[in-house]
Amino acid sequence: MRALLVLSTLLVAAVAKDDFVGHQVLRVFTVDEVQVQKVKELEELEHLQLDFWRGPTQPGMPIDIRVPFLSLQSVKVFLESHGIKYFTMIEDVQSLLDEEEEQMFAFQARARSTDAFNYATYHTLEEIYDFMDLLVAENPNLVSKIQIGSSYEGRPIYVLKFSTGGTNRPAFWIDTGIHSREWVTQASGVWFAKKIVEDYGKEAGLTAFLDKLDIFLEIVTNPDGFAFTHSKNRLWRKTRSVTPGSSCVGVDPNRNWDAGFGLAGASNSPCSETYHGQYANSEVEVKSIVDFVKAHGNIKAFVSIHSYSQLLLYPFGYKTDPARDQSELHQLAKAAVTALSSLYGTKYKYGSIISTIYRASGGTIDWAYEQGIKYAFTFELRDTGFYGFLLPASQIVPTATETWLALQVIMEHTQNNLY
Ligand code: 0X9
Ligand code: ZN
Repeated sequence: MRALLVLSTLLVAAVAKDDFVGHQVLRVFTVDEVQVQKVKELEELEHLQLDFWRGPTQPGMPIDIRVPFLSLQSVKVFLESHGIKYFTMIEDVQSLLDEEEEQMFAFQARARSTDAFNYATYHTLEEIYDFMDLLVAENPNLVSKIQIGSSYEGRPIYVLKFSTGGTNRPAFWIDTGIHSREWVTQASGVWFAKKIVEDYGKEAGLTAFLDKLDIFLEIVTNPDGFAFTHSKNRLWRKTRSVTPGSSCVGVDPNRNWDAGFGLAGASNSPCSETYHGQYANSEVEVKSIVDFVKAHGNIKAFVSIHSYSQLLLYPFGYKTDPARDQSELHQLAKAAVTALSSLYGTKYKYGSIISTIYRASGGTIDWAYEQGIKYAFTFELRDTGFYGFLLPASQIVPTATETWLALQVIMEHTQNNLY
């Protein structure tokens, strides 16, 4: 009887979602390098199970840390004892998750067309995959679905292709959701897909664009991680691959590319959220894109979409050297964020990854740029930390709509400057 009870308790724990009751997100402000180092010491203390939503960089740049209930006291005492200022950004992570889930389940009806699809709520992997099939079925002359690989756990990895004909036309790549918990990005990807089919033939800019170039859109770039954010841990970021000799799962797919791979700006530890993996392209989710992009050979722009922080960034992340096209990329980023802000006044910062956020090696767009794809950008969408990764669904459509304005600027520039 006792054994049965223990077994069933274990079983429930294995199936139930991780809960975040009493977890807080603290926003930490450092004033000098000594304090930054102190926060880095915290990062090393694995037993505290801290999740850095925004890591320590330079003094003055806010650091956001999700702290489990049981670590709260030690973390607060540590910060206070070193005179480091902080405030509680999210009081109780679980209550935001409960609201999000309630919102999602209020709209359960399965859409029979992309017009009936609810763009203003978050969706599961299955719902997004169904959406892609509907979109292809409704627009067979414009949209097709390509399977570029299978994830570590065997899920298909799909890219939508928007094309009005031609052979191997110059192309514009967009990916969303490489970090699975950044839910506003996959949701924006879905919205972009619908926007493209709606505007083609109606809106002059997009129509002219698609008459010359193709668009590739990978909405769920990390399908295993995304499925896991729904089934088990809403805050899962990495892939779900197993590292031999470690009990920790997953590689950071934005540290796994062959651009400064393994240099400073990534972690050697499989338990870290920025673990780079055993070797470049070890993650099939990364390798599938690498193979696809190389085989295509005519991709002119590469935009990789993350959240959060409201940034538009260009290479490099792994070194301080300016990109050869830095001034053009900088001007273009400026024009793009200006367009983005014009709708709701959302403010974006822009610049190279390393100068704007932090050193990050093995990143997507550094690889794309080093492949010769000049227009390589990465977005960090809303917000600046009020909700962080848990952006309310009511902000999906506004976020996607404003982001589309920035994308249009980059698209038009690419179209006018084909190389
Ligand atoms: O650390 C990262 O991978 C990015 N921030 S996130 O919160 N989305 O994880 C920043 C790295 C810069 N590179 C790209 N955004 N591609
Ligand atoms: Zn990310």
